[in-house]
Formats: sequence, C-alpha cells, structure tokens
Amino acid sequence: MKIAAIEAIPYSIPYRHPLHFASGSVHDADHVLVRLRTDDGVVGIADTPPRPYTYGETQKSIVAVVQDVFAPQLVGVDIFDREKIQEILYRTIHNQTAKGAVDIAVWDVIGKTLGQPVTKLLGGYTDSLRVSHMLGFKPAPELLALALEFRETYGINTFKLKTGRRPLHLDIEAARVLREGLGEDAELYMDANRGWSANEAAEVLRRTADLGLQFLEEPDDAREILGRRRLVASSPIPIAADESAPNLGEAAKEILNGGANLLAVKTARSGFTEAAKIVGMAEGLGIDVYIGNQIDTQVGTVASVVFGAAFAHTARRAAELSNYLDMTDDLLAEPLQIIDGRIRVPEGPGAGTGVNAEKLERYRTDR
Ligand code: MUC
Ligand code: MG
Repeated sequence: MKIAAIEAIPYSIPYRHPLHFASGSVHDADHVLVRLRTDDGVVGIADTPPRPYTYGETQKSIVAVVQDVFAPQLVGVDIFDREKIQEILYRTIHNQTAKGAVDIAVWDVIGKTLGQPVTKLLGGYTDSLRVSHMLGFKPAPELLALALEFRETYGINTFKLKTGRRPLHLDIEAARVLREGLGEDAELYMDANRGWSANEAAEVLRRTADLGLQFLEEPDDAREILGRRRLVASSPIPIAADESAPNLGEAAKEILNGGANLLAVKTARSGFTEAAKIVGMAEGLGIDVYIGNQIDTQVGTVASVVFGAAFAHTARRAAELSNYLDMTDDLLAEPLQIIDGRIRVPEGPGAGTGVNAEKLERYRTDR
C-alpha cells in the first residue's frame, strides 16, 4: 500500500455572505482539494483553505508545495508509515494547511483500506458534536437577527463573535446586544484575531465582565509576550490561542509562556496526526481545547467532525462547524446536516470526505 500520486486541485466557490474579521475577509472559497492515490487505487481526499493573513499560504503556494515538494518525497512511502510521512512533511517548515491536508488524505486512505471510519481509528469517543457558529463583523442588530435565525433553523445556541475592531465600543455593544437578545443560556465568546493591544483587550474584558462570556480568543499579537502574559494572568475568563498555536511546538510554547490557557485545535492546519498530539499535550497539562474553524468548506468541516468526535477532550465543548453555510455550494458528496444544534459523524470507511465529481469539474480552476 504505497502512495502513488498526490494531486493538488485549485477550485473556487463564491460565498453567499462574505465573512469579515480583524485579520482579513473571505469572499470566495478559493481552496485546494488534495487527492492522494495509492498503488492499489484507493483515493484519499482533504480540503486546504489558503489563509495568507494567518499562515502565509496562498492557493498557488499550496498547489506548488504539495505537487513540487511533498509529492516527490512521499511517492513510494507506505500509507501506514504515518510517522515517516510526518517526518517528510516536517522537513519543510510552515505550509501548515498543505501539511494538514496531506495528513488527512493519508488517514482517509487508511480508513478506506481497513474498512473503518477514521473517527473510530482515532478514538471513537462519540457520534456527534455540538455546533458553534462564527459571526463576522456586522452591525449589532444584524448580528442578533442572524444568531436568532441560526438558533431557529439549526438549533445552534453557541456563537463566536468576531471582534478586534476600533473603537472598542463597536464590539462591546455587539456582545451586549447578542447577550440581551439571546438570553442567558446562549454560549458566547469572542475572537479578536490580534486586532487589539493587550491593554485594549483588558479594557474590553472589564467592560464586558457582566455578559458571561466564555473566553476570548487571540486578543492581541502573542509575540508581544509580556503584554499577553499580563492579560492571561489578570483575565477573569480563559484566553485562547488560535493562530499563535498553529502546531505542537507553538502550542506548547504559548501554554508554558503563559500566553494562553485554552487552545483552538484546527484539523485544517494540523491534520489529524499533529492535532492528536496537541490534544494529548493539552489534556496532560489540564488545558481545555475546542475544535476551531478555518472558514472550512463541508469537506473541511467533515474532517473537523471526524476528529473532534474521536476524543473526550475535544468533544466536550461546542465545535466551530457551520460556516460552510455562508457558501453558495460545496464539493462534499453527502451534504452535512445540522439538526438540534449538532452534526453527526459520517458513517462508513474513511474520513467522510468524498467529493461530488461533477461539482469538482464545475468549480476547479486549473482547466
Ligand atoms: C478564526 O478562528 O480565526 C479567521 C482567520 C483564520 O485563519 O481562521 C478564521 C477563524
Ligand atoms: Mg481565531
């Protein structure tokens, strides 16, 4: 069972509603589909979202690194030699989502070969995850209307509010309007995508102290180490690392430096293999984790579900799984459904990431 070929196929699907946040915005899903074939004809799939403002990758850089750097080194390697594959991928620094996609495609093939769902191979903890929806920048009344619509339509009652704007009262007001409109039972948290300074974040925390927010993600630039450490030490709620903890080493560093006391885990940037190492590290240190969103398509989201449902530590909190709803279409062969605020793990062998061939032909941009 050796890797015979790895393709990286760029495609583009427009968004119905663009998403705006402190570090950038998304109007089209200009992603890359990674397709890995073995010498006996098994095909593994994974989605790769270019996020230049987070990891420095672009659609072209992902295609190039997968086809020109990873594929030549990986062809001929046995599909079950996962540590060997990791070693080869990590000879190249950065390129987080490109590595993540190759790893997920490898797991997809392993599951299909063994005739087992990958979620069971990883841990098999549960069969569904509670969904958290991410709300981009909008005027406060529109945010509330959208959140109420999501609660009504999908049963979602956990919301991540994108923040990091100036003046600070824009986000403080948005959080207040959401809390008042959604009531006490809704779970609310904020993600500033490094938009504030540590002192501004501390001020936001003071002015929202009565809103029962769960945590604040990536408030400021974590490289400003003393400011971040001071914020974590003084904050009444956890401070989560997202883009400051894109891999195992950085996640460990952020926790040990006092730069965060909660971790976002994203399969799009860590694959399943490195994400599992991050989860194990966090569990051992008594650090909570949650499954984050890389503004994923359904193909990407299904990978998050498969992984998040595999471990007790990742299944505890609501997972960010619903932003594919902002897209006009998707490649996933069996569309996801959100019922009573939950997404079920797909049944059947592999990682559930099969694509609709006709749609791939329609949306691919390399022909
Ligand atoms: C998030 O949680 O930050 C926005 C940028 C990115 O890399 O991911 C998204 C969501
Ligand atoms: Mg984030």
